[in-house]
Amino acid sequence: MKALALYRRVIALSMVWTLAACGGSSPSASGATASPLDVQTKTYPELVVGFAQIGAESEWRTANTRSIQDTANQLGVELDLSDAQQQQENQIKAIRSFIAQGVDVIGVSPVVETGWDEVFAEVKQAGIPLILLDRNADVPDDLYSVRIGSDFVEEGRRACGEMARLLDGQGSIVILEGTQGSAPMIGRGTGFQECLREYPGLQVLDSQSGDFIRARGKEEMAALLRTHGRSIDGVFAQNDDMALGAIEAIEEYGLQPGIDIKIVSIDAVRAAFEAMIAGKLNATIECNPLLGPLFFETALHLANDTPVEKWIKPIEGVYRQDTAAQELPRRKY
Ligand code: GYE
Repeated sequence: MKALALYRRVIALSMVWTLAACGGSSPSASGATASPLDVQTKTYPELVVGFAQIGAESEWRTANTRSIQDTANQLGVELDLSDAQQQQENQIKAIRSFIAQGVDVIGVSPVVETGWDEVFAEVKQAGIPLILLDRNADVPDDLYSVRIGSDFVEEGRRACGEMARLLDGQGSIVILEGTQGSAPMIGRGTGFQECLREYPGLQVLDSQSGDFIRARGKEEMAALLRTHGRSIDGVFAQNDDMALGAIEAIEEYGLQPGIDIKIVSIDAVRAAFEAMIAGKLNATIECNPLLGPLFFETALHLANDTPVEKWIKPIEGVYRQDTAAQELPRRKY
């Protein structure tokens, strides 16, 4: 029995380390050897994981879903992936069905921050580890095991820093916000506003929600142009898709995006690099969607009762027009 457990443990750890080496940052490396060898351990092919995805609103989200599915296939993990089509109630239903199935680990990217206490308490009661992947939820710390995802406040600060540089600290900005009540919308807005206080010459003229969707970004930007016209100097789009929509609206209005109106967005998807090369987008702040390897590595640790850090953050950069052509071939999403 002991020999079998030891063998399984070695297989599990060698796979984990391979992933960590490819994926960059790793959860608590010290935790990897923490549990005693005679404890019942699981390997990837034995894991059953349920993941409650938000939907397919953006290129970021599609890349995120692909990363989760591809990693599950590579590792041989049984994955039950549900698509909530942007509805919190669908995510809650999916989580309840994962509990009923008795999966080993549950993952969710909460579409909005609030309203999770009850269902997360049910997951805890069932003794199933819960991973918040990408977006966070506004719940007490004991209601989930770990969050893997970006620092949205820092992304907002970086976006503001880029805007201040592009406008030389002087000008009027409009904001295209993501899904109302979602963690990235709240965090990016907070970070942007916080950093704006250092630039008294910059004002926010108006904000509208484009739901992280390209067509909505275009619609809202067209409406903002009808209202504020040429007094808009800069657009902060809370994701690339909305910035790409805004670019179309600005062109249709007869102005040159990237020149007459500076544009900064977040995600760093390939289409944003193409827009920077074309001179239409000025900068994008990276938010890494390729979280599949970190997600399953962490799931395996949790299924084996190995401690992990409470918040695992991917390493991310800022990209501008001057390096976009050189970077594009290296982009993986
Ligand atoms: O920036 C946006 C997506 O939650 C970080 O959701 C994610 C955001 C991402 O739809 O494009």
